[in-house]
Amino acid sequence: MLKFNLIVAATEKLGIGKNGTFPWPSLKKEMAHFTKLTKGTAQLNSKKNIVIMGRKTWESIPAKFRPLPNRINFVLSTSKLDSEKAPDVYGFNSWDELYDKLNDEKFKEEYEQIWIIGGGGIYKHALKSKYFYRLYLTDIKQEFDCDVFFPTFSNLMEVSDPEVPAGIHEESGVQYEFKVYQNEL
Ligand code: FOL
Repeated sequence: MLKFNLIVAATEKLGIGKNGTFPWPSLKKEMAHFTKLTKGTAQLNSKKNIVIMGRKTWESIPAKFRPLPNRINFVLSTSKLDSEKAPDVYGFNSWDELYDKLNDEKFKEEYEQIWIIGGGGIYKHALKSKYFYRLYLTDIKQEFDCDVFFPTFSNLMEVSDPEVPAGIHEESGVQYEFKVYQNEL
């Protein structure tokens, strides 16, 4: 059975983006947390983790970090992707196509975890999917003007993960806390 891990940073009102970028100033340690979790320990067994994103999230990643290194990049887009020939980048026109690849017996041996990294529409699909397992939410404790939001959720229980540090963090004058939720179903 596939397991989707969602990772997101969001304000209290669940704002996640503004004009194709982050609503908040650059948060380096928060981004380091994203990188650490999404890379995981898969490299140790010669496997990689998969990051699944929509086209706008793909375009929001700075060119020098794209494709996200040491991870298999899955991009959902209804048009053809610019860098589909690049290694570790797969473009899909639909979730059905993407699921076929995830379920391919040969390809299954190449990956470990699956991380859903946005944006709004992609999170919405993943949250209601039977494969949804955990939500790694960075709770940004300040409001910023946002034009994209994470979907509201319920029926999740807060859990702890030894990879995720507890307590309030602060950088660039912004406070945040790492939270982990699990699908109770
Ligand atoms: N989840 C969390 N917790 N924080 C985020 O910033 C975040 N961002 C996205 C999805 N989930 C998130 C989507 N946006 C990069 C840029 C944008 C982005 C995700 C990743 C990126 O460039 N990552 C590089 C590191 C860049 C750096 O070190 O500055 C990477 O290798 O992960």
